[in-house]
Amino acid sequence: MDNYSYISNADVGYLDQLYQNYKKDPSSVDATWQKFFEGYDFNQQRYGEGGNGSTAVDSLSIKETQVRNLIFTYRSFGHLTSKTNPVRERRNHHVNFDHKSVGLTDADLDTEFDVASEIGMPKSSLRKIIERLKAIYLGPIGFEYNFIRNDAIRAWFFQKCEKEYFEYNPDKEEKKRILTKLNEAVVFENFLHTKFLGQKRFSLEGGENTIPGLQTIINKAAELDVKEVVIGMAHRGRLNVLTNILGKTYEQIFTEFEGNVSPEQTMGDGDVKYHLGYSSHINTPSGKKIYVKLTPNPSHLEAVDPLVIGYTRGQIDDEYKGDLSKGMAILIHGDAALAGQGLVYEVVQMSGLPGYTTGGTIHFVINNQVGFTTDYDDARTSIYCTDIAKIVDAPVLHVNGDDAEAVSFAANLAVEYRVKFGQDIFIDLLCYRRHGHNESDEPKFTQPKLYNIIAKHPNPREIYVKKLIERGDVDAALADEMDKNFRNQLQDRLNEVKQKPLPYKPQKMEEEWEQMRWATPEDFDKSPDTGIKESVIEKVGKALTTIPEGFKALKQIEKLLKDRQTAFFEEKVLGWAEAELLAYGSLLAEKTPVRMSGQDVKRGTFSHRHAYFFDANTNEPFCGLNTVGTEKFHIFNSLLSEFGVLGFEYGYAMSSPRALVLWEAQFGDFVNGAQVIIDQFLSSAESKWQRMNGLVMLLPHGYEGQGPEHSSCRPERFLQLAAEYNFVVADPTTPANFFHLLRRQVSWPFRKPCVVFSPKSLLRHPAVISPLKDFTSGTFQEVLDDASVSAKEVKRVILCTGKIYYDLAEVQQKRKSKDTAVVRMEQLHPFPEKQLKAVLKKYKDAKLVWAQEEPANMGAQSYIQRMMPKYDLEFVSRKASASPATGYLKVHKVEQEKLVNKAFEI
Ligand SMILES: Cc1ncc(C[n+]2csc(CCOP(=O)(O)OP(=O)(O)O)c2C)c(N)n1
Repeated sequence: MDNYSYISNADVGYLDQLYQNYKKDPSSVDATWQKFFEGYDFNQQRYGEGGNGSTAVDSLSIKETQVRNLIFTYRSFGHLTSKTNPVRERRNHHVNFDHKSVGLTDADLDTEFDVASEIGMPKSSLRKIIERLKAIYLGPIGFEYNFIRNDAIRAWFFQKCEKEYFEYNPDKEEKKRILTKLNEAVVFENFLHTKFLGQKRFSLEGGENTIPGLQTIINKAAELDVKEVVIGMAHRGRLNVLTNILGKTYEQIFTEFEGNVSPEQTMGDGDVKYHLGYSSHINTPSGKKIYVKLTPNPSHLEAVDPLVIGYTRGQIDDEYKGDLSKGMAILIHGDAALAGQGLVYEVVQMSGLPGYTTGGTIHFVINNQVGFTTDYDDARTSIYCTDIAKIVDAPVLHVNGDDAEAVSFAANLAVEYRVKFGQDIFIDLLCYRRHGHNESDEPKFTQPKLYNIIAKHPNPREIYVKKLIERGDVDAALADEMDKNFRNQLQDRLNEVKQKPLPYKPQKMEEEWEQMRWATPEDFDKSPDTGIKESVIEKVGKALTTIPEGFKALKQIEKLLKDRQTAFFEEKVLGWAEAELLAYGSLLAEKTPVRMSGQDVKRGTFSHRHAYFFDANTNEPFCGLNTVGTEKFHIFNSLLSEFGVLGFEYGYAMSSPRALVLWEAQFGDFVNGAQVIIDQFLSSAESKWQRMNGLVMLLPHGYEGQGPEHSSCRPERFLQLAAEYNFVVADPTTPANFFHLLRRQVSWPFRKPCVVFSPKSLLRHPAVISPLKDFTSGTFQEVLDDASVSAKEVKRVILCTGKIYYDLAEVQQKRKSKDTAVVRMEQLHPFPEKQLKAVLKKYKDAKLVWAQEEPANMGAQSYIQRMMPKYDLEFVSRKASASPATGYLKVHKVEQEKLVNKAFEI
């Protein structure tokens, strides 16, 4: 960047050639040269043809271009030198803004240049142009947008920065609003600090301008017709956001600080106060109301991001009929987490994908320059913590956290950008952290120098008040009074809470969930009826076997269509894929939204689903299920992510109790890349935050000799987490049972996440079929008894789950074994105790064996031991192993044969 200048060093012959090319076809040269030659032509017109000898005119037009280069330097690199850091000097990024670096001289300082018009000035001297550029680009906002590969967006920013920002002067009302909000933010923190000494609250001090900034975003969004804002954020400043943005009452917050919550009163285990969510309808100055929601979140930084995006998309799809302009997400990040957590990449990468976009997220970074005790130079290689923005050409507004009005400008600009372009944008609020990571940490252990500066640094409210007083916008007495009044108000609330503590109130049910109720243990004693009418089967069958006129199907698809036709209308027996599609189609016919995503789900990893066909000649897609009714089948091939996409779908399901939402892993093995979503949300959200969720996870699982990474979805992990009816874990073995399981998800008057260990080879196994009559009536069956034996003769019961059943049944047939029953547990959790008892009662004196194909330390073995302590069970499994499965097919086969036979012999 030093001596940035191409024109001063350029070869004249080369320039001339380029110019000739430009004359013939302007688009044949790149955009920068187009601008250059436009300017050159402009000067030629203005000063007339100078001819070869007119060096004065040539040199003038070259100088105009050099000034333009200087403008380019400020626009592109000004942010690297802007005064955004409130407490320390910025690092030197070696940008040369000297006019001499572009070939201009001191003598040019008083020459007037037409090119001044490009930054909204009349013809002006170089000196004035530089002054203006400095005010715009080297002030409290570092505008980082000139890297964006879209001319319209850059042109929009030129206008916004060089005209609107330069002239920005909020009116009195606006200044008062900013001050009021900043006052609340600062005094609230200060009050908590003195009243609840040493209690963890992850204070916002140093970054209090977050509060007026967020309020500006919300107000502007409402003004521009956004109806709903969904916010995700971590610990820092959360209490301040809950009260001063979402309107959670101070009494409620103080009650939580006082710790007056009786353990008997709570439902579930609850969570610490700085993780809780909240929502409210907010009135805004434009007179428009907006619904604002803060999702609950775990400690795991950034883990909430995909949920917020999924939730927002769910609201957009369901509540706003797909109108992306109506729902908007705000993600609030810490600088260290933003730079370090790979999940952010996944979420940003989703931002423009058809299945995942929400029309642009506003990312708001509370950049206090430290992560716990780690300095930013140990926390990232990139210059900025926001550099992830570059992968999607998202602009970044780096803003000095001490400058309330600059924050307000950036906040307004971000919303305008999001509404106009429908893309992500980042606000990087450069601030500091007044205390340690939490309020009892000593920050000087690790940052003594910085904390000496911070100790003497006035808070953002003091800075703004001083500025307002100096400008005569407000008088000192009024500012003092504001502080006092708010402090008194807080004290009154605290006194009330101390005298009469508020009763514990569970987190209120989200509005969309009000028609739901909580599950009771009895709900799991029997599944609801989920059969469908024959006419629906016919309708869905037709939709699955008909292609539009003129659609050229591939040969294999023609065969598939024939097979489907036979299955639905001749043999009336369905395989796995047909049963699955029938479940979705029947729900769509009932106007229940169905959404599914995951890697390659449209075709299906195992080439079984074929939810979409593609015209052999045109590639035109066609989805039969979209013709069943008015409700469309929302199925999307996902980006190659598990953590992000599972989080997204969990969030989507959280927004939409009406919908059946599914995520499918490519192979179940890959689910552990999303473990945080499972541990922190799927298994525990209801207990921690009283939030239900009906997400279904399809995890292809089964020992088929495909090696250690394509065999196991790690059932043991889910079963270890299974408790208190937190989620359903099922391993259905018949198409009809899978069908009923899927329909049960949305038929229940409550929601539970559902983990399905789903099949691979069984997708095509000749025995894995169900007659149509099993779909027209009945329920999901938690336990499947053995219909091939007579109970009286049975001396041994092999209990199992999932695919191994078919291996065991084969041996049973081969051995012509009449004294052994193979009983399937189709649901493992909630443990179907009553249903199992009813079956086992028939085999009172039989020996009981649990057989599984997983090693002893994996699969359901430990869980079965935990759930059936009173039963005398013997276990057949592979030996306890470090790796889930052998890498050798031959070894697998030998192991498997031995194992299934042992179940009959042990
Ligand atoms: C995934 C994850 N790893 C580690 C932690 C522990 N932790 C809590 S806060 C924090 C530092 C966060 O720094 P930053 O993102 O800059 O936010 P700040 O606290 O400075 O606001 C760490 C490492 C965590 N909560 N989540």
